Amino acid sequence: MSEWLRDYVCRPRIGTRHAILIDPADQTPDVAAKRCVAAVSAGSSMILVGGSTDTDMENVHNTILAIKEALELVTWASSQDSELEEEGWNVPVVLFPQGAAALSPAADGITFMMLMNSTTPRFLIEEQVEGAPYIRQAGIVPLPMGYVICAPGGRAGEVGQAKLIESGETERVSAYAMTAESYGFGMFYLEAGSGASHPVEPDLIRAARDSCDLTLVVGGGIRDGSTAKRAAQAGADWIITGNLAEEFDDADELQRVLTKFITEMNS
Ligand code: 1GP
Repeated sequence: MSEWLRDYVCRPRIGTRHAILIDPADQTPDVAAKRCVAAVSAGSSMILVGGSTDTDMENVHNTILAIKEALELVTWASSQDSELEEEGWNVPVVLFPQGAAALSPAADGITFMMLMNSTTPRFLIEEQVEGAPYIRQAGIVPLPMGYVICAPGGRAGEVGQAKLIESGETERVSAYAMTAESYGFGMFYLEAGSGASHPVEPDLIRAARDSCDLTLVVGGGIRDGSTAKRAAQAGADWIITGNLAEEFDDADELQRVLTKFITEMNS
């Protein structure tokens, strides 16, 4: 699993991929599972599970179990039906945790991250040290990632006590990208905060892209395909959306919206 997952997430591809972020504090496991099936049907390539507040071992684990069960059912159904592509359903479920207290052994992997512009040792190294033995024992594949929060930052910025990257701070973001690469991380995530009033600026994404060869992930405040396209053109390998899916309770409608989003992102 570990080689497959690292290759799947980090090997450069043509085009930008979409991942849906599920916050277990905002939806029941059943609703989360339906949204994930709709997202994967629309072409999403990864499912991240996590949130900045109110996630714990129980809601994270129950959510991941429900998602995996739903995806396994669809995979099985597709293997019985020659019209459906089985391969497309093989989408990893990866923890995107707020800390060591919100993990699940059912996850395929974990973004094992350093909140690089945090001002507290808690998110720079302490949560990681606390969680590492559990992650190792549970066999969850760590995906080493530098995580940097840009303005406006939202709850993630507040909880993480981040010294935000402000508009136009391209040299600073470059230095973080170089630092992440020097640490040997495979991924670099530029976060504007969930529900951000504006997403990470293309100039900041471009500065990170030009400063490292890491898999570049961008999220926060991205609500439509044209915004995703600007981030993709600036160099993002992955676009993450969370709130967007939470606006839809109807799975068919969500699938239509995400299909349009993903098509436009790579148009
Ligand atoms: C959070 O960037 C993600 O880490 C998602 O943000 O909820 O605004 O899509 P949104």
